[in-house]
Amino acid sequence: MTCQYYTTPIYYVNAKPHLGHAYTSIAADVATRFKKMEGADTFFLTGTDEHGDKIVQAAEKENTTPKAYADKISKLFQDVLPLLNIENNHFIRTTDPGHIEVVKSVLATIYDKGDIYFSSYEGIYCFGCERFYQERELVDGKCPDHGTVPETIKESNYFFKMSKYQDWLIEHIETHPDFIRPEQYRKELLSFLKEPLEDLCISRPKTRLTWGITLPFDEDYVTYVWFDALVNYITALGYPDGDRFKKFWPTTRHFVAKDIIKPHGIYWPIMLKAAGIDIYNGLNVHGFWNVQGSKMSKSIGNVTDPVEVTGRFGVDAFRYFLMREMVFGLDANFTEDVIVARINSDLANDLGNLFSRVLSMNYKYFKGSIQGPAADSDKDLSLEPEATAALEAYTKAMAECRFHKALASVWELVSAMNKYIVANEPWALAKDPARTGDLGTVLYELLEGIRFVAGLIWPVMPETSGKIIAALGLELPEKGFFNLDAIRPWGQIPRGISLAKPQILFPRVDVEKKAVEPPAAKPLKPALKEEITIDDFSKIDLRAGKILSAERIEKSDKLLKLQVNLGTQTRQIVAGIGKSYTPEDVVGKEVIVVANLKPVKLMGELSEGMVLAASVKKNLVLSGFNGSPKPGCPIK
Ligand code: ME8
Repeated sequence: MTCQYYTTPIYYVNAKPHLGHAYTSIAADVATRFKKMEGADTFFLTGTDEHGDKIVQAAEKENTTPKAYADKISKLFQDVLPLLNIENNHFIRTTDPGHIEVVKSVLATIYDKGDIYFSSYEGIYCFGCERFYQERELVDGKCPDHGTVPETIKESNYFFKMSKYQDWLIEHIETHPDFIRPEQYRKELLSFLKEPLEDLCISRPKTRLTWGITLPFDEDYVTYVWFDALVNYITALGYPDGDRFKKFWPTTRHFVAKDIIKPHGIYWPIMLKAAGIDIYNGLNVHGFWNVQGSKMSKSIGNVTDPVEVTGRFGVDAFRYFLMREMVFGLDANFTEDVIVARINSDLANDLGNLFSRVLSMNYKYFKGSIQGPAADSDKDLSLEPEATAALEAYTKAMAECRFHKALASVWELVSAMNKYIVANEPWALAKDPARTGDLGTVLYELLEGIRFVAGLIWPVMPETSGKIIAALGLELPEKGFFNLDAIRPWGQIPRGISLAKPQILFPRVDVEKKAVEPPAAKPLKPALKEEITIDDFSKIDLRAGKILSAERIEKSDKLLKLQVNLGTQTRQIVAGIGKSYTPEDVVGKEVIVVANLKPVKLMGELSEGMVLAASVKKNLVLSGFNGSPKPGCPIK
């Protein structure tokens, strides 16, 4: 059985997950699922990178310790995975004790070999990147990532002899064309390697930074965060002796974006070589998502929250959009218009309409019963050649991580089927009793084509794939998907069974409806309720409350269970705000509580009151205060 190990970068825990993190993780998830369809044994790793200056600074801003801060943000990264339907095998944290041990042992091996030396160094250092720069790497004298002028610092540190391995690395990249894909990034790295490599400073004195892994050979220093982080990829497999390591390590492909090809394409292979560990198989490098045409940044306010986008458009639509819109390797632009256009045209229109048209016709003409092709059916009516061509093009593109192309191949089949309907006019065949056999053939061919589509979209849209398969009266294998070989044989939908009326796969997104605020001139919607008197109003006991903790209620995507401080008591309130807020979003919020509402049980949980929220289209916005009233104080 073939094996495949895929990893994402381990993300810094200095801010919550955004669109870019979601993209890499979804891409690696899609690639893993595809490998499973090919019958491979897979291992898929993601995690968080928790040491270093960035984390210390972020924790300080929140008046907390680096560990408490890392725990909190790492949990956000873990919680986002099931929401995005990402099925990782393991989640690694660089604060895991097992990881710390492996980093120390790798460092000790390289040190004992003589590839780490102590020296005094003066260089230019970007605190944002946590690394020394060479003059030639700066843009107008500034850090290319942070746009800040690096500071000159002088200190004694440990250095890793990267220069010793430069020729070896160049040769390795030149003789392994697949080592870095796509090609433009391989060229970029080779051209960087034309200049002499400087040795890498791999320590930070504890006088400057303590939040890191202490060097095994000097108590006064911690490990440079990249030297610590990269090792995660072997720790997670149980290096050095674990069976998983032996089985999966030779098959490793790391998914990264272009921002971190140097650590992955230069430091990491050299670290492995120096430590006597086999080099990983390769890197899959993608471009950057910009939002509204600009790099995501807090100051511009365009950092896009994947949970919010998923909440609005659905997880399959979001995954489809990301995989279809970005050409793997190039940058792409995220705007609401582009995602809405993709959903409406590719999903609601092309695929959704095809599915509902075909099942509706089968329902209308044969009461849902599947006729199958007539014995004497015309061979020209077969859709098998188009379906097989799509499967082949899809398989080739997926193997090269060209997700956009793979999906385009599937949509060629969808479009061929839509044209097939127009050309064969089932509605005309239905009017001619002599052609009922042809009608049965046409509808059966279409249902089979839809079965192919459902099988092939599984890595990107697992929920939709399952829905379509079920609607076709087929059973999914226990593992939840079909192997590629199992999709291929034509004619698998059983004849004679009855199919239900189709459901809507993807509702069209009404562009009007996505406005957050209703236009001022329009009348209030929904219409105002009947007038009440002040006496009526005074029956409602409104209080200021503060949310102490929150958690999701299992099996509900809408309900959050809140513990709310009302001054003299803490109330449990079940609130239907789970589609607009995560539990982390609401903890600490001051809210308005209806305190004398009769308690009720919701999904088995007691709810003693209600928090008020504005209903803005499909979103809820929690009520709050312009100030911080004491919990429990009445609201008049
Ligand atoms: O670099 N578009 O962590 P990080 C696409 N901890 N992908 C993006 C993106 C964007 N605009 N922004 C971020 C680190 N990413 C290190 C990694 S690995 C041993 C250590 C994704 O939180 C992309 O995968 O800054 C990028 O490489 C990664 O997040 C950087 O994540």
